[in-house]
Amino acid sequence: MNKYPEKCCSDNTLNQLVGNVVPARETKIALSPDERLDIRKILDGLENYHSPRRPWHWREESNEPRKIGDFTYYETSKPLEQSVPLPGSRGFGFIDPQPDCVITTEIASGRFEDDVRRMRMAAWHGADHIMVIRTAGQSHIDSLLEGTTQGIGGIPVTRKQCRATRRALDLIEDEVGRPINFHSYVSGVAGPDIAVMFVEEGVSGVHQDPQYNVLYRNINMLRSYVDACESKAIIAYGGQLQIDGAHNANATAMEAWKVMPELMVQHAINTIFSVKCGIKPENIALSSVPPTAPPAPCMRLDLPYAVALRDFFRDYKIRAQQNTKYMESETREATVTHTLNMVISRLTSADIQSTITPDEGRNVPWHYFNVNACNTARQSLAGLDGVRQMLEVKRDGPLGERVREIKESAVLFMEEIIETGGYYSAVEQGFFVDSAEYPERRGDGIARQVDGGIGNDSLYLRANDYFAPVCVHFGNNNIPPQFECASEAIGGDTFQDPSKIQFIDELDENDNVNVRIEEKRKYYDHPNLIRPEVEFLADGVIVLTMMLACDKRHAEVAALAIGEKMALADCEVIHSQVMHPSEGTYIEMKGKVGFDIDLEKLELPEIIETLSEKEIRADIHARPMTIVAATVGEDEHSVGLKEIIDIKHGGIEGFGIKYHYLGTSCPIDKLVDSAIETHADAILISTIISHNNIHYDNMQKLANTCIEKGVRDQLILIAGGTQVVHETAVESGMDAGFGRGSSGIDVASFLVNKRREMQGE
Ligand code: Z97
Repeated sequence: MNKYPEKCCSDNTLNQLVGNVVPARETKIALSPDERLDIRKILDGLENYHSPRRPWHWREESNEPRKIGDFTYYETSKPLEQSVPLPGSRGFGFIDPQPDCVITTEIASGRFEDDVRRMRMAAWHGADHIMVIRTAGQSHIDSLLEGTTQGIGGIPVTRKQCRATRRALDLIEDEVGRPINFHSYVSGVAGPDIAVMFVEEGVSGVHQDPQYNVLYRNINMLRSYVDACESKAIIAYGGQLQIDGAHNANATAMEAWKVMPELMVQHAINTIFSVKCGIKPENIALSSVPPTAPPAPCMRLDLPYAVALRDFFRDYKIRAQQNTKYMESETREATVTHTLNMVISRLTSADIQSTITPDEGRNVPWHYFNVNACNTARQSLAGLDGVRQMLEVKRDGPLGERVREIKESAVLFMEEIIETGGYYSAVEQGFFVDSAEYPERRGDGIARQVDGGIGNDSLYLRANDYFAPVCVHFGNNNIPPQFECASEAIGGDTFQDPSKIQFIDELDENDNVNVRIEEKRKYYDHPNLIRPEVEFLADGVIVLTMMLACDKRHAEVAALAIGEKMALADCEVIHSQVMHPSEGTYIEMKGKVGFDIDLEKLELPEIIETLSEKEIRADIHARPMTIVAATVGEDEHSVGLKEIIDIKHGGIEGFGIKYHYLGTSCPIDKLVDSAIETHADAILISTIISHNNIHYDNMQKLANTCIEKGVRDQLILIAGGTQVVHETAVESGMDAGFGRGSSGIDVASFLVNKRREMQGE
């Protein structure tokens, strides 16, 4: 196949031209971690914003062991400058190892102005590949869409949406300190137009697979493949990463584990076709989806498939994604499957780990699910770091046999396509997405006719003197002799001179971002006004979880009645799970509140900084600490206090703090004397009984006794108990009070901090 007309300018010339017009990174609207991203700043002057061509970016510095905190990692990449570490990192000095593979999150709430905020949250949790899902059926729209109308099940992908998103991502990547790949779809009858727009607007990754058009969107085969040539030539120039569409067969087939040979054939067709169109193998990724999920014995089925893929497609990249087919509304279940998938990803070195998880299963694309799914990936991949130094995929035995079977079937499948007269005939005969396992066929595959489908009869042979004045173009282009390259005829095309790009603003006066901003103006103007949200800014949605002691059918309706009594609007049960047919049902329900909270009117409790476990231990190790502890008054409830001091449940003993436990109902005098005798640093008292404020009286008594004995300024006094409020404890002479929900680390951290403060540090 003829890639470019020979005479046309080389990539280098194009790069130089583009290099001349790329503006410097903007600093005027840099993000601050303390402020929400204001979409109005992103839209301001958008018509003149141009993000440079954005080839795909892999994570950096990933082939070297790296010391992070106390550990050496073998499969990490350059750390982020700003991020939210995993909650469990508290035990390890708040480290945030970034896996070596790219992490994908799929974001498309329907409103791009809300998507960009969610993208920022995801980036802070380790996502560097942001896929924007298109609104239902954009493949069927035969031109570019303009403006920023609201979408359903995704967003309308338009130039304005792309440019605004890229501009926001340019700021977000500066904030987190790692380039972010922005991704969407080059499919449908406007595929090539979209491909051009994506290069112009700085998109770095795309799905492009003509088989998707043919099988799932019923677009004419010939049209799809001709369009794909053009699209792929543009993708090649853009240096974008291309992901194929084979995962769709997995999600569509009735028994997905039976279509493994076919999936390999689909990967092979798009892969070789793409190479022939000029895309470099390292920019071609296979969209790999494990064919099963538990309770199927998934490792036995999915691992050989992943290994077979790696064997066949060594020169290409693997994008691993969870199979949406088996996702129900339970987030826990989806998370377990996702985690098992990641064992396979690590064992077969997936290059990109996708994290769609529960959103697609229950079609509730919410901010925190994106973040949760990124965290599942970050957590699992960090946990599996270096596992291949200890475990090896055992080739002899059942795995090797299965791998060989899958590969052989795939080769036979491909040979049969050739015998049948080629790809088009095979599709006509329903070879693809047949639910039987090859070589069997059930006859329920998706069959398309070569002269059928959308866009049939829309192909025209290029005339002998055909000339397109653009440098990135597939096939014949008769450049007139007076021009050095094709685009010289027009003084440079839009890739060379982005000022030629036609930016069309809103076309629909009722459905556009300006109208939506106006509706939400109060929240944009006053960021102190907060209404809960899960999808759109201040949409009012909250989720309740409840356990109802009845069967599922009643529970679902009872939950709605509960929501009504709580004055929630638009209640909907989003997940229900039988605990026992009659004993109980667990329910998750969403509903809307109709009020705002003014942050400026809230009384905020004092910030108590908690040190990391590591820092506390180091401090205690350097300067040992002793405390005395007891329950006081006539209080025999010692369990809470023991939880705080004993090593067993994360008590302060675990940080190296020595304690003298004086038992229950201990007289205050005895406690203070013991503290003096043992040279203790602190006294911990615990009280559960609180009638007549006896617990605060005891605190007062403790403080006074210490003053009388002249030791108040040498001792840290702490009171704990379910009814203790910090502020009142301090008013009663304590240094701190720890109420319900406090744990050992909170007390240990306070002790270390307070001792530092007392010693003037
Ligand atoms: C994924 N979770 O990440 P429209 N081309 C291909 C596709 O797979 C898709 C489109 C185009 C999935 C993404 C489903 N995939 C979600 C190869 C969509 C979208 O919806 O027909 O406009 O095109 O792979």
